[in-house]
Amino acid sequence: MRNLYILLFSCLPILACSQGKDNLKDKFSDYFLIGATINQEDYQIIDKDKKVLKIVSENFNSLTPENSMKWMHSHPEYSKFTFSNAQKITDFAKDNNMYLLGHTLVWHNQVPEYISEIADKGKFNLHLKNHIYQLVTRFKGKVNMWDVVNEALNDDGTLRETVFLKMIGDDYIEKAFQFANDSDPNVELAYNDYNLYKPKKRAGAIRIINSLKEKGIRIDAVGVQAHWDLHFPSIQQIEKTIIELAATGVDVMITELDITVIPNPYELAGIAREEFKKFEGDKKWDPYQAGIPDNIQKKLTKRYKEIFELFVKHHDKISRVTFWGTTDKYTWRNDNPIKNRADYPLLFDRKYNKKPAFFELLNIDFSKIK
Ligand code: 9MR
Repeated sequence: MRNLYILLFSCLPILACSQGKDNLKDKFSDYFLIGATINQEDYQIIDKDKKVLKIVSENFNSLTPENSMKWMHSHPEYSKFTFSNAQKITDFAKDNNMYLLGHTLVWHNQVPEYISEIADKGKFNLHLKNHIYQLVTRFKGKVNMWDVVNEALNDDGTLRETVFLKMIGDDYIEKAFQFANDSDPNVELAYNDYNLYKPKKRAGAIRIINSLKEKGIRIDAVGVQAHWDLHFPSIQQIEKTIIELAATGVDVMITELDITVIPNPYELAGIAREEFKKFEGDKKWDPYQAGIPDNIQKKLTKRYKEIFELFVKHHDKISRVTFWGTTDKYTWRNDNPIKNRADYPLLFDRKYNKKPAFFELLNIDFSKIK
């Protein structure tokens, strides 16, 4: 399946494959799909920013809607579905021959409030089933893979306490995959999470995959989100993660890659989300408003090179690498959890220019990778 997709989505048009590699999708076309996201929040890229769309169509052959298919946007009220932004992204993917992700069906975040007001368990179960059915059938033949369940695990590998766990029980993940499969037996189905380099959390993900398989419920891929920084996780940790997840027999996808270069306020563990407000404008947490220093740019470039060399080394296990965003201008990192910071996690800068890391990736010498 994986090779077929790589062939289908990367080698069209054939001309692009045979000519110079001045863009990401052609550079990595023998190895994996290269993806980006398109957002709809705040800046409404899909409608307003043609420059970003050009970068996306030139460099990427896979697309993830960063927000538009999430529950709060696609199903904001009990009986109301809104698909206009998701549809625009879907059309863009089709026009540009891209592999399209459905992100995401079941996630505790970005859900409308009415969900927690459904008191009856049977009704909740039916509502979840209908949510999945409506989204999957609406985009049948257009979405190639659904992130069926997103971030169900705590870092210690136990199941996160969510409204889904509370209302449906331990088997809510199985149910979600079963509902998705029943809605479209041909679309690929994935489990997606972050921090899978942490052994306990990874073991939890492996448990989920194996348990679905044992019960005969289809799962095709596991998504490694990859919101990393300049030092963590180490290349060895990433490699172990890829190898162990691939050993379950499903495809490994790198689904949300970005490398933050500014301090991580999550170190302030335990503080409430609203309290991050008091750090806005504090240089300690936002040191590079004036621009990324050369030494940090160099570290970022080196980090991306090492990471991609590792991905190429394990390309037999990895079918897609998706960046979470396109340019530094729009990255979620600028506003999470402290607003209006200047982060530089991607390959295109705030003025849409290609960064040194972009060229470093184009220059990777595949013959040297063992
Ligand atoms: O990038 C997304 C951002 O625009 C939203 O505000 C945010 C809400 O939580 O979600 C971001 O995307 C997340 C993704 O859907 C799941 N993994 C973590 C991503 C970054 O938070």
